[in-house]
Amino acid sequence: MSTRAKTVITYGTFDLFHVGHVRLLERARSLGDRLIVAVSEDSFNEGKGKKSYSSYADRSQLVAACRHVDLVIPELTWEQKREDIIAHNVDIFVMGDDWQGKFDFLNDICEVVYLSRTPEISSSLIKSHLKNPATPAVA
Ligand code: C2G
Repeated sequence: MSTRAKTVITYGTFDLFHVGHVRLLERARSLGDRLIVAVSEDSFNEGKGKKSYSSYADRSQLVAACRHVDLVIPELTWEQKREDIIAHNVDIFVMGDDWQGKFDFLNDICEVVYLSRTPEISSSLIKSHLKNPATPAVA
């Protein structure tokens, strides 16, 4: 009996694409057969209080180039997750565990999985280290 391909989705800004992002995407993809990534569009990103180094166009192109990623869509609102999950027949919703519990409300339409964050690396840490090399280097 053929089982339907399992679709995974995750959301994020993915600024200064780094190994923490890649490890998240790799593990998310390994939970299914296809990974969709919703990349925060510039205006939504500012709404999150983030000033990204790269534009949505560049951030989404970098994520799309990652071999673990099958499709990139724009993240424009906080509320679009439910319709994305339905529209793309998503089986598993994944986020890093800095979001632990925040998206459990989606568990009526898909599995919700939080994966551990990669320690000691983040876009903000990279920026501060480049600004002031005296700050602790990323591991
Ligand atoms: N991440 C990680 N390890 C890091 C840094 C980030 O696993 N060292 C994960 C985050 O937990 C998140 C994803 O990588 O799942 C993207 O991180 P961000 O670009 O910081 O995304 P965020 O601002 O958390 O956006 O609607 C949800 C939001 O768009 C999430």
